[in-house]
Parts: sequence; structure tokens; C-alpha cells
Amino acid sequence: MRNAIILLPTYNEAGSIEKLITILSHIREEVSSNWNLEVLVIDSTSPDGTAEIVKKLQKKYGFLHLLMTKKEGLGKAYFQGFTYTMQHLHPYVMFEMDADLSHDPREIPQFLKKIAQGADFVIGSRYIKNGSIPEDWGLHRKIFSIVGNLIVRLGFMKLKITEWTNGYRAIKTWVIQSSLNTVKHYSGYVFQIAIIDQALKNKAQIEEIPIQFTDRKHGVSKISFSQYIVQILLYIFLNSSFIKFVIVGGVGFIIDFSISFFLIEKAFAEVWLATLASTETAIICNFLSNNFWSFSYKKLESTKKTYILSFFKFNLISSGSIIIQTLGIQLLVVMFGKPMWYLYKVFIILFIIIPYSYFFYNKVVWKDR
Ligand SMILES: Nc1nc2c(ncn2[C@@H]2O[C@H](COP(=O)(O)OP(=O)(O)O)[C@@H](O)[C@H]2O)c(=O)[nH]1
Ligand SMILES: [Mg+2]
Repeated sequence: MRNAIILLPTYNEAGSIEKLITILSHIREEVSSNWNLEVLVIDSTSPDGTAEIVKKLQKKYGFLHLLMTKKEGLGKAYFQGFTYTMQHLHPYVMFEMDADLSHDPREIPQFLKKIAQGADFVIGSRYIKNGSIPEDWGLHRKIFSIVGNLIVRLGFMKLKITEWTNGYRAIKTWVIQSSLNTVKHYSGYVFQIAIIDQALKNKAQIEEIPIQFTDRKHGVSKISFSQYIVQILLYIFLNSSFIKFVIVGGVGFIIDFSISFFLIEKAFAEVWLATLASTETAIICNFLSNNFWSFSYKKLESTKKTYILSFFKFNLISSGSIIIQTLGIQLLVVMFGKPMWYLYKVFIILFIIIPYSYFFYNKVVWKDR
């Protein structure tokens, strides 16, 4: 029988913890033919006596564990909870779950079903079909949550994952193990985003199921999205291979342009020769920067053969983008006239060249293994 451990971080959840644990005891029965479900409450010494309630319940429920921590935020509490669970409770899968009843425990069996079917990481999403956020949320809270998740999706160019910030998830132990050293440096929503990002980089199979998020009836929220917005943007900027790829492309353009300019204007080289030299230099720079920076987590095997072959493919993809750009811009000039050529160029780069190159780099050169 495999162990599934539900981690419940609490800070002042005296109003909901007993009800939640009672429901969890029923869920434990419900899934007992396949899973041994246990619960770990990670309480950051709540002044409202949450831990006392848990201690009282422990007399009744043998599956209930309690870890006391200092008040150092949600990320730290989860880090300590994961570490404790792996040391003492032999988990096969660990759940992140809020203790304020915003996350409906009756959805747990669906998470477990996905895990049993082979997923490594199941995200409870409010933003896929049949998922929901509370209707009575204020407009600013709705916007923060929706736009926030959209920014993360686009920032990482991982459009399939719709939910990055909400902490209702089932994660296999190996996934946590392989990312804990990195994610422990983050807090709040950034911690939640970092876990998904690291899991993707470690090639975990991630799936989403719809959840209905309900507002807490007791107590108050301790984290606000706006508080973390700058850290979230910073995390994306420093960790998204898509953003790095865009930066590399931009630098490549500057290199290409500068060399051409120098050779043509100062060294009086033939235009075609200068163009050949500058584009190929930019391609080499891009290839190396992408390999060692943008896609460093899946960088090429360092054998001569792999390098030469991949570099050849990279050149082909780059030549493709030159052809697309040339033909595209000519087509638009014929259709709409010449004066706006620079707008066409920007448009083609943003909406055709960037998606095209990113797609083929990921599918042909730096393949997800
Ligand atoms: N142990 C611990 N739990 C926390 C801390 N901050 C928040 N939590 C818990 O994390 C869960 C989500 O927090 P909540 O304030 O409801 O955030 P929201 O749902 O995003 O508004 C709840 O169960 C909180 O009690 C903390 O510093 N330590
Ligand atoms: Mg909450």
C-alpha cells in the first residue's frame, strides 16, 4: 500500500482545522483500498491555538501528525513539511493543501486517480473547464489572480499549465526531492511557481484537474498576490528559458547588425560577404548562448558529433527564419506598400519568427528528453 501524505500548513486556522480533519478522516476511508492516507499539519506556532486543537485530535486519529515551526512564511513551512515527511512518513505522493477549507477535500480521490494513472504532478486548477474561482471575489482580486497566472504562463511559454499559484496539488516524492534544494530559497506564491518550473525542468509529467476554489469562512488570508508580484516577475526573468531565448535573439540581432555595419561601412567589404560573415557569427553566438544559458538544463551531450549535428540543425532553422522573414516582408510590401516595412518586420519577428524558432529549438535541437 502506498502512502499519500496531505501537508496542511496552518497559521491561525483554529476556525476550520477540526472540520477539515474530520472530512479528511472520511476521505481516508474512501481511498483506503489503494492508499494509506495520512495528514501532517505544519503549524507556525499560531497564537489562536490551532496546534492545541490538532493535539486533541491526534488522540482520536492515528493518521494525524503535527510539526511545529517558527513563523517564516508559507514557502518555508512547506519546505520543512516536505523534509519532515520524507524523513519520517515514507511518502509516495505528497499533497499541498490549504487548511482554510478553500480546497475541497472531496477532490482528493481525483488527484490520486491521476497519480495512479501515471502523472508525477497533479495541479488542481481553477482555470480549466469545470474549475472556478469564487463569484463574489472582488474585481481586483479576480484580475490579480487571472492576469498573474496568465503572465506566468506566457513568461515561461508553457501555455498548457493554467494554474501556477494555487497550492492544491499532488506531487510524487521524487519530484519534490529533485527540486527542494532550489525551491527552498523562495516564499509565498513564488515558491509555488518555482516548484512547477523545477518539476518541468526535471521532466515530470504534469497534469491538471479542475477544482472549485471557495472563499474561507473563518480567519483571514495571510498572503497577497500583489505582495509577491515583483518577486514573481524576477523569478520568471531569471528562470524562463523562453525569456532567455528572446534575449539571446535580441543580442544576436545586435551582433549581426554591428558586424555588418563595420564590415560594410568601415572595412568596405562586399555586402554579400559581410552579410554572410555577420549572420554566421550571430548564429554561432546564439547557438552557444542558447546551449549554455537558455536551455542549460537540457544542454547537448558534449561530444563532437552531437555538437556538429545540432549546429547544422540550428543553422537550418535559422536559415528558415531568414527565408520566412524575406518572403513575409515582401508579401506585405506588395499587399500594403513599402512605407511601413519596419512595422511588418517587427510584426513578423514577434508573431512568426519567435514562435517558429522557439518551437523548433525545443523540438529539434534541445529536445525534451
Ligand atoms: N505554517 C504556515 N502556514 C501558513 C503561513 N502563511 C499562510 N499559511 C497557511 O497557508 C494556507 C494558505 O494561506 P491563505 O492565507 O489562506 O492564502 P490565500 O488562500 O492565498 O489567501 C492556509 O492554510 C494558511 O493557514 C505561514 O507562515 N506558516
Ligand atoms: Mg486561503
